[in-house]
Amino acid sequence: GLERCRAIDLPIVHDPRGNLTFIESNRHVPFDIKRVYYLYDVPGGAERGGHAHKNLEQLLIAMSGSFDVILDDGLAKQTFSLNRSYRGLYIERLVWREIVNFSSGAVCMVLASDFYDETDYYRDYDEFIKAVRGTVPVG
Ligand code: T46
Repeated sequence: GLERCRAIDLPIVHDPRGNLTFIESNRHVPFDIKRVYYLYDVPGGAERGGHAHKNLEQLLIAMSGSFDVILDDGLAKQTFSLNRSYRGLYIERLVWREIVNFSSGAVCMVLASDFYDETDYYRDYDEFIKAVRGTVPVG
C-alpha cells in the first residue's frame, strides 16, 4: 500500500568538480535492479502512467527538471513532487501512479525490479480497484 511508498535520499559525494550519486541494489533501493528506462522529451501538458503493477517495484528519479507523481492504493492518494537528482520515489506493487506537470527538459529515470512484462500491468482503473478492494468503485 501507500504507507510503504516513500522518498529515498540517495548518497551524495560532494566535490568541487561536481556531485556524484550512486544507487546499489538492495542497499539504496529495496529490490534487485533488473531494468532501467527513462522518460524524456515529454511535451508540455503530457501525462504518463495511469496504471498499477501486480508485482513490479520501482524507484523514480528526476534526473533533470521536475514532475509530480500522484499515487493511489485504492484507499488514499498522495502526491510527491520530484526535482532532485539525489532523491528517488519508491513505489510498491499495487499502487496506481500518474505522472504529471513535467517541466521542460525533465528526465524521469526509473529503476525497476523486473524486466518489462505487459501482463504485470493493471491499465484499467476499475480492474485495479477490484483487485485491491475486492469490489468496483461506486459512481
Ligand atoms: C511506470 C511509469 C513511470 C517497453 O517496451 N519497455 C519498457 O520497459 C517500458 C517501461 C515500456 N515499454 C513500452 C510499452 C508501451 O508500448 O513502451 C510503451 C509506453 O509504455 P507506457 O505507456 O507504459 O509508458 P508510461 O510512461 O505511461 O509508464 C511507464 C512504465 O510503463 C510504468 O511502469 O511506472 O513509466
